[in-house]
Amino acid sequence: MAFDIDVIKSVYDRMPERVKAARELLGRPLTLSEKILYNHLWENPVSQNFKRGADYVDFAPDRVAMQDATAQMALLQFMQAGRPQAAVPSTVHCDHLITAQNGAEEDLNTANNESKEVYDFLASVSNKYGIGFWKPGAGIIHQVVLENYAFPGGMMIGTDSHTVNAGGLGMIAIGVGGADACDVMAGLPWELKWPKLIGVKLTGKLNGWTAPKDVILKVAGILTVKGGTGAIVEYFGEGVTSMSCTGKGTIANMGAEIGATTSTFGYDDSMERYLRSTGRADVADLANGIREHLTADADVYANPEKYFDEVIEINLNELEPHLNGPFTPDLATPISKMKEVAAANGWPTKVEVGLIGSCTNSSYEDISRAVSLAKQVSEKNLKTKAEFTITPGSEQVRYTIERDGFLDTFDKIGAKVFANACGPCIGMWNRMGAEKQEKNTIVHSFNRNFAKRADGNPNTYAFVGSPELVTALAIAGDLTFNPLTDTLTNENGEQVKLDPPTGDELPSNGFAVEDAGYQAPAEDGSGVKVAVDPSSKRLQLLDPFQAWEGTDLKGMKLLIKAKGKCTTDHISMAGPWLKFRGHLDNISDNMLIGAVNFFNEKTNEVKNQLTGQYGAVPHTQRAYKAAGVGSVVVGDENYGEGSSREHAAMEPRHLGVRAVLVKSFARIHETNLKKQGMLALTFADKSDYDKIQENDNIDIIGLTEFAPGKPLQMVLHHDNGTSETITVNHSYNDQQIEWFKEGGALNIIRKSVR
Ligand code: MIC
Ligand code: SF4
Repeated sequence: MAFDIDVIKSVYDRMPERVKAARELLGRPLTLSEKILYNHLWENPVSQNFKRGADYVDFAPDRVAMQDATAQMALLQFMQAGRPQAAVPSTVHCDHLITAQNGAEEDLNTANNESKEVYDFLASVSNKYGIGFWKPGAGIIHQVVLENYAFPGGMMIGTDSHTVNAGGLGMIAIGVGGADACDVMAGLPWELKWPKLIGVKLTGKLNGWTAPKDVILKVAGILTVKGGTGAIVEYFGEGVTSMSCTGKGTIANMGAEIGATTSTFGYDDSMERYLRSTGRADVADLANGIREHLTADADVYANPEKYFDEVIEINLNELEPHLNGPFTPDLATPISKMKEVAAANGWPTKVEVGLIGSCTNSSYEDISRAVSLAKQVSEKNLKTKAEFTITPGSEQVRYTIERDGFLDTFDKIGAKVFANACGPCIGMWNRMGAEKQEKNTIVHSFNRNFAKRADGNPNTYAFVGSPELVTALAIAGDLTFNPLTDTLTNENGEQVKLDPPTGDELPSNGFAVEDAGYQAPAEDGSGVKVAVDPSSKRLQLLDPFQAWEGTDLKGMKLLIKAKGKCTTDHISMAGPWLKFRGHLDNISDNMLIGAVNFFNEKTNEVKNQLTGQYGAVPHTQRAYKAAGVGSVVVGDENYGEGSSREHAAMEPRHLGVRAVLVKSFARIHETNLKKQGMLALTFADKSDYDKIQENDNIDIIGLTEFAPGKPLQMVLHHDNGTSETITVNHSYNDQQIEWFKEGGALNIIRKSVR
């Protein structure tokens, strides 16, 4: 039986009536996204036709998922909410803190020792508050959720940007910061701006070398890293129904890379098959009972331009395998063009390592298709040129692929199997020689490839591709190898071609697992003690942030004007810093160390205006804090792209930054800043970015009349004695203004507990 089947049943019981009411209210057929959103409104009956991209709306998500690197902060906040239990079914997954180095078993043991304090903390908080706990080694949050918790038509939030993976099973699943998760677990509504809708119609059918990954790599190329901001992407068409459920998961997962709020798919046979094969026939039966409500109304997919804000059509018959990168996931190159493009850009073409797996591409189908290529190495007397690694997404998949002999086949090509965890995808990869910072190329089936992300080396060129293509390129050892047309020279000196990959959507003998790694919480957790050692380097209880002083902010210093891409990896790096995710003061030492200073083009070197000296960003900011001087961070487009980690907002807050002013924000990061009581502002005129000078003293005027839709003024006092006033916009609603005034959303929850 599925977990929390009662919750699923109640969602389905109320769905027909609420969908009908919404359809009548809007007076037109509904998309799937709208059906799910209207069925999860906090207030019912439905009374308002919400304006896309404008109205803030309260929702009641069905569940919450958290991974260990973000759960620490989410739960430290939740512990202050005074609730005996989480208000909705919630889970914690230990996946981000395991370093990949010597192979699964040894690496897992090391993590269990190194992170014992954090695991014990997460396990005891989970036990106390009725939260399901998935132990280290159980798998990556999004695979475990897909296998156990996701259900068509449901709504969940998760403290990880790739929570959207569950869209593959027809959910509206959205990545958030820990403070949002804390609200929902505390029984409060969850707020989201009513999203815009992008429709993607897939015609034709995947074939040969092309995989679901190529769909999203292509979409990322079309929409770019910010094209999906504020939108739900709904996929439909014959190309969708002929694709596996886990393939849909891959597409939904990487929707995070275009900034989409989430992506989703209508319920179909592939989802039913997946539910049944993962032990959830009960969910499949329930879903079959309301099938018509779990997809869009017929006219929507027949005439999509009438219902979506934007429609994209991709013909899968013509889609080529793609490689996206380096350094950004939207730089899409079809494999047939790689030779030319790599030469023109000077990208190193020798592939050093191929890495498959991760939360987005480690399904049974993915691995079986990759194995069909690995088998050809011995059959065709080839030799694998690059190193090759596999990170399975869950123990259930790992156990099953071992049983079915796949791991043996990989072993024969010299592959290393890492623990069921994030590992190399998030810099938890002790790659030999990375410290030499040599220019080199890797290919992987993960989803992000920002600078330094995998191995900490800024000169590693990482390209994202399907597991099939990654395997082929690892065999060839060459980025420009096009398996559709090119041949390889085998050990006998003959020219051989790789046959296109083949595989099984689901294991024909069913999934199996001995210990999935789940630990249920205590029925009554009131007696469970949660201890945090005050001298701990890894965990620190949170002190409330100070409330707003009630005046305009004057005499602040410019901390940094960041140039170009500034993702959450640049603001709060992962990898070696993940160990401090539960200790705000310690992790603040990584604040903005990856951001490029506009004035000297260097990272982690900014001017301290009090002394005139250049120094590290966190160090400089600590000096401003000690002197009681506020500061401002300035950024470019899509600032805060990538992760949901709220540390990227809490660190500046903790160290005394007062405002972040940028050309545009990524959705989750903007909300995280607001939640923590920061000012998240945008240039009314983007070219005003050029007016910000290194020695500026800055005032923000208009805060005493801070109101929705009313811009603020910023006065830039330049060091030549002149000053300029620029207009800055914000998107705060009344409630969010309260968060700012109180010093953060948590202070409001704290007050209501007292
Ligand atoms: C990522 O893929 O960047 C992460 C690591 O999973 C993050 C979460 C985190 O920073 O802890 C994400 O995607 O939200
Ligand atoms: Fe983990 Fe990478 Fe997936 Fe993030 S994207 S959850 S780091 S596997």
